Amino acid sequence: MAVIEQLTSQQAIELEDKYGAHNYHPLPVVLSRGEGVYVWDVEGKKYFDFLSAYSAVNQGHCHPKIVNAMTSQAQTLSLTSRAFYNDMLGRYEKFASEYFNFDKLLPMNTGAEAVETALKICRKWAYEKKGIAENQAEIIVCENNFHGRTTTIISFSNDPVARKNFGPYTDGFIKIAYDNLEALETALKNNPNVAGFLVEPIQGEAGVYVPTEGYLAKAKALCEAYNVLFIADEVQTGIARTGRLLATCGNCSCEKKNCSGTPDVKPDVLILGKALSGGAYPVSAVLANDDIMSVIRPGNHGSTFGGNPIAAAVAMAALEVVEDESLAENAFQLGELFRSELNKYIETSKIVSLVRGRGLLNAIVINDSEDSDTAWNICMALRDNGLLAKPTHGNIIRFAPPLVMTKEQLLECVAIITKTLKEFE
Ligand code: IF1
Repeated sequence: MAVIEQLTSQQAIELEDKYGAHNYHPLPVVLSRGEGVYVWDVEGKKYFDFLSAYSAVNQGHCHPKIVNAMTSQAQTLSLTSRAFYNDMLGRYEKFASEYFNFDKLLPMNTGAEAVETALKICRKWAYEKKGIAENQAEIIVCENNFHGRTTTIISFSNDPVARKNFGPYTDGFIKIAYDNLEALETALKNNPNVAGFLVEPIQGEAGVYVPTEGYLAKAKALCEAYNVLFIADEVQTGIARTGRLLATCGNCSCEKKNCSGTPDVKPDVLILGKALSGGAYPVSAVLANDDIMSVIRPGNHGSTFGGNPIAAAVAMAALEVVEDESLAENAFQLGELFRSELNKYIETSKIVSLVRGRGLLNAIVINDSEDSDTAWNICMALRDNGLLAKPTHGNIIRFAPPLVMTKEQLLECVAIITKTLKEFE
């Protein structure tokens, strides 16, 4: 049995460099422990986590309720496959379907798998319910989208790094400008074969682009008018991240406790992942009502681990934490404070042009060319000052701490961020 010897950061980095595929370019910090809003590196240095594993750790690192649910289930029954029933899946499907106010849930593991699942459901609905001729269904997507990294998903990406040399690509997608209702209506009215519109309520990877007020509601109305499914990818924006239970909840004041279940924009198909498990375990899901989900029949779709007992236990605990600790309300209040405090600094800043976001999904835009390394260097300095964040594209830095952060901790982080930015003025 190999003894897990204590590694230095350099040793850990060298191991990954030698034995791991080079499919990432991480910030040079080697983490070995997480608790709440904090992470520690192997040398024991403590950091505020301002990325939350890209909004998977909304409930904070190693939340005791979630960890206990996972370890307890892991010691009882971890995996049955779907060849047999188990006593956890139905409970979870009921819990989550009612939590998000849908008839049914299809359980998967990663966000990309859930997106692929939603695309398959949309196409099958198009042929069997809308009556589109077989293999003619088209799905509208947005420029600068990020929905994962499978071959079909990168087929409709316009990021050359994600797409080049992975062809041939999957057909059946129409790209339009994000936050552009005219472009959406044009695509809808000129093509009777459109089956669905897949959209991120906020484009996270593109740089935390928040659409114009009312865009999502009007887009949903256009989809209804043309009998097209409105598919919301809330893998990153969901689970209280944007100050609401879902970003498609828009201005609902619901904090889940009194949710009337009628959010501003109720998607026909809802895609969840990441914080659905609080970052403890890969859990994703697609939710829809019976008129849509009924197109899926035995043998159409599935996965070995999809909906396994541990995933079920972890997801129920993670969703209970969101409600019990009022994380949506906390994200809303702290997000307002974060943007207000940063805007005070931006008034006199030479290097930051703006801050944007909803709830605790925010980003700053650095006054520099997209291909400059200023944003990267700022993140390296933030690391030295005890806060971890990473640029999304070129000159944009995303800030997304766990939603369990306190006001005092947030103000401490604002001080670290502004102090660091001033070093680059
Ligand atoms: C990485 C980006 C963020 C997502 C949305 C589906 C998925 C994601 C809206 C797929 C995943 C992750 C992937 C992760 C980094 C992170 C990311 F930078 F890649 F683009 F958050 F913006 N829909 N996003 O954001 O979910 O299959 O990863 O579980 O690839 O390093 P997944």
